[in-house]
Amino acid sequence: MTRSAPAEPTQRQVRLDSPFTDQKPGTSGLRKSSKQFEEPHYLESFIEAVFRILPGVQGGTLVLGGDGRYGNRRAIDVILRMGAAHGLAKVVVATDGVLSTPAASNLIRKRQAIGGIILSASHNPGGPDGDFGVKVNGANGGPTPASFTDAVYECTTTLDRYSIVEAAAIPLETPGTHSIGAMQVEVIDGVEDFVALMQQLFDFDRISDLIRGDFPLAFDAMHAVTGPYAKRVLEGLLGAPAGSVRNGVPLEDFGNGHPDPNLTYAHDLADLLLQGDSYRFGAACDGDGDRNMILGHHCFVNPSDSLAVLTANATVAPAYAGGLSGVARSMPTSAAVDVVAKELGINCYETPTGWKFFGNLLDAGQITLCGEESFGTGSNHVREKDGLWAVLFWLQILAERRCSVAEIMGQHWARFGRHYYSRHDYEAVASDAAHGLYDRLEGMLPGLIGQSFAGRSVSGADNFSYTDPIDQSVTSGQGLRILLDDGSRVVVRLSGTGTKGATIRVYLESYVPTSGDLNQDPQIALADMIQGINALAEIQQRTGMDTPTVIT
Ligand code: VG1
Ligand code: CO
Repeated sequence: MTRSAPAEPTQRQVRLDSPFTDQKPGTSGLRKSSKQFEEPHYLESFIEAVFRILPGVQGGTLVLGGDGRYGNRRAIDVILRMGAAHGLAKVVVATDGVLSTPAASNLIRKRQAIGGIILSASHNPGGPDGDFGVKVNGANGGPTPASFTDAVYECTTTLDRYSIVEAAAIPLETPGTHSIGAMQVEVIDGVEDFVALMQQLFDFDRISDLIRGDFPLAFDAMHAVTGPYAKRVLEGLLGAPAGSVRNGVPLEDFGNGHPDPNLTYAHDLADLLLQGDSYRFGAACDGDGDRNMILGHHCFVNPSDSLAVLTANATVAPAYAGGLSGVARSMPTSAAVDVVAKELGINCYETPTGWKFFGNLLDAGQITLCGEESFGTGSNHVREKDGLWAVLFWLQILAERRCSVAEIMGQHWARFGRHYYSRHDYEAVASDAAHGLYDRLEGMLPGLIGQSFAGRSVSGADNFSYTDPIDQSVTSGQGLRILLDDGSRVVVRLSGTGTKGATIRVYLESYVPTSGDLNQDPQIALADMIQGINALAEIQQRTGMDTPTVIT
């Protein structure tokens, strides 16, 4: 532990010539290019608004860290000095400023902080030419709701000054306690508390027994934040051979990659598992450690199915041995988990896209597990999705059932039927073209009901709207749904996390009961619906793209 002498900070009020007009957070925080964040006062403007709106800043404790991308260190320095200017009593920072999103959520809860600031653009590329982002979490450890982010945005649009103190940068290399004026800065190991939490939730001895047997596994940290966590858990505590964790050192530019754990961007890992024969289990996490992709030998687990499998097998993990209070999924996530919930006799909620919508249900004890089709799964242990937690949960199930991932999937479908599912992303489409496509399709929805689509009949068509069952807040405009009479559906959304042009997401889902063909290629099983929506929405003509950028 090191202790540096208290600095004598000079308080400064910095005037803005004009406020920024584009600081509206999207699905998950304020995400912009690194270049934009390097514009003078840009970061400071947003942080000033956060400190003005967040309850309890005066005398409160804040958790601070990020995924280690380019800009992380500078942002931490600015936020510490602005926090001191706004009267925070304490900031808990991870060493090197590197803290995964789920670990941050855990720390906020454990330290009874007023909230946390997580510096991440998640799965977006990093570096000087990549993206940067700021997420603000509340006292429950979860993403702040729209009422908060709207208020922050409003504040930025009229902001004329911000407060900051002048102080030397705090060394973050080793744990220790420092101060900036009256504000204490506690630098801690960002991995320790998280690992301790995982040890409470899962039976490490049992998982270790599996891994130390004939169970070669590959975990790809994608040069992002989960490297140090995965090394300590998988290689350190569970006994996986050194080298099982690949790309395990967080890099500022993620090795020039796209830290998004899907079949396109994690193709090296996907090839190892889907083509090769050396590994029985593979997993990857994203930039900030909240997403997960699960692979078995020659088997890709669709994230919607993953949530259903975790739900069906939850009691094998000590933390969930007593059963689940309920589950939830985001609207575009397939209904695979709904079928399991029905059999278990528990509630299943359908929320808009984005983890912030699970917070109230988790806080109220209405749900234990929740997830999204976008490789996000989590539980009531924190208030964020949690990549490594999902990996450990799968390992716990495999340790219990002692079969392959493919066998787990096959048995699951044989019991519950299969929701064929795919998401087609068209990334970086010209904004006008994307909005034109979306608005046109929305206008067509009322007229579609009763019409035929992909050999079925349209039974419903709307723009999804959600009333929160806990606080009754209403969130509308959450995605266009075309519901078909056999339970199949197509959903079209515009992404709220991209920074270049617009990204169109098309979600396709069709259910086959246990008596049907459970072993098709999803792209073939869904081919008629894919053709149907491509033609109806004029996707190719309007985007100028022959095929999606990413197919999941
Ligand atoms: C995407 C996903 C959404 C997820 C969000 C944040 O949002 O679709 O399910 O919650 O990213 O994940 P959008 O608006 O681009 O579809 V993360 O790992 O970037 O915090
Ligand atoms: Co993420």
